[in-house]
Amino acid sequence: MAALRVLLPRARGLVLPRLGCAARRPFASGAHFEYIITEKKGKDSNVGLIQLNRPKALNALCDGLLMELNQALENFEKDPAVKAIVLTGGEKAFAAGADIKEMQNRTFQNCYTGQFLSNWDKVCQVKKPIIAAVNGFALGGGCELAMMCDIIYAGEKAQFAQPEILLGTIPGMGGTQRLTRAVGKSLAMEMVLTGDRISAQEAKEAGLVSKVFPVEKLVEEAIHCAEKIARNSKFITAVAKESVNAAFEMTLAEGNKLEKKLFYLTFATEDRREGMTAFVEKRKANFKDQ
Ligand code: CO8
Repeated sequence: MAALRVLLPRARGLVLPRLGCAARRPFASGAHFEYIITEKKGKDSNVGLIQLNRPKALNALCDGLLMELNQALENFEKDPAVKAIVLTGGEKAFAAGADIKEMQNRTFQNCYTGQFLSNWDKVCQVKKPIIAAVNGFALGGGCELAMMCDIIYAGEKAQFAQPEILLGTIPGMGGTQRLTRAVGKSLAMEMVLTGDRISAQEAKEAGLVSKVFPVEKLVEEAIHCAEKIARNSKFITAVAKESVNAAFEMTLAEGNKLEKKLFYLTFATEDRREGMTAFVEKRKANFKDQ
């Protein structure tokens, strides 16, 4: 892929990961990302694509990769031209989990006091929609990372699992929680207690992924979906995303109450007026994100 590598203008002075990936280098000002590739895609270049790119370790999620991923998300979140984001990996692996070699010698004390994993949930804080395009392995933290995204598309050969039990540990970034909400207790429990993998098709049947595509079509289809989202009002899209996500945090009554308030809120926007006026005037809406 002829990728446009994005600079890290704000990375000067970042602290090196203490248990870093193979090459422990700071993000010197002007340096390229080392573990990810980013570019803008789509006809209007309004889709931010982030590709995890640590193929020798099957995109194992080392500290350095996560710092770069967070930086890339922040860059796309701030970029007004970008309206949706696609997160993908390689054909063999989306991500084979947290970096086991980095974790191997950790202790309870340094996990606890060092706030291990405390910066892992940046994906959940992004207001723009994120589509995970999963080819190959999405294991452990890789499956958890995909589940932090808003939509999961899978390639036909994708495999999902929470194999932490085989390493003598358990999922640490939502695997027991988001997976259970996505696929129900029985399958989640089976996956978490056995470490068994499920195929893309099984993941679709269970509701973990929304669509399955041929491997080589996956990213293109994810970008296509992101472009469709990008045609709508950016502001209203963020409100809709917030409302759906509230379903994971609230009771039905609380969620419905929030939804109603957010629905009312859309009537304070120009885009709501434009959308309905365009329908009445039988023309395409021209949203201004206001
Ligand atoms: N960490 C570090 N290195 C890895 C990882 C990993 N998770 N997975 C693969 N690698 C490395 C291998 O060590 C190997 O490197 P090397 O050539 O230097 O030995 C290279 O990637 C290729 O791997 P394999 O030779 O094993 O490739 P195979 O095709 O034979 O097997 C598998 C592929 C099945 C994916 C196998 O590599 C595997 O089982 N990997 C581990 C999967 C796993 O257990 N993942 C869960 C990790 S624990 C976790 O994610 C906890 C999450 C806690 C929260 C994290 C926040 C999101």
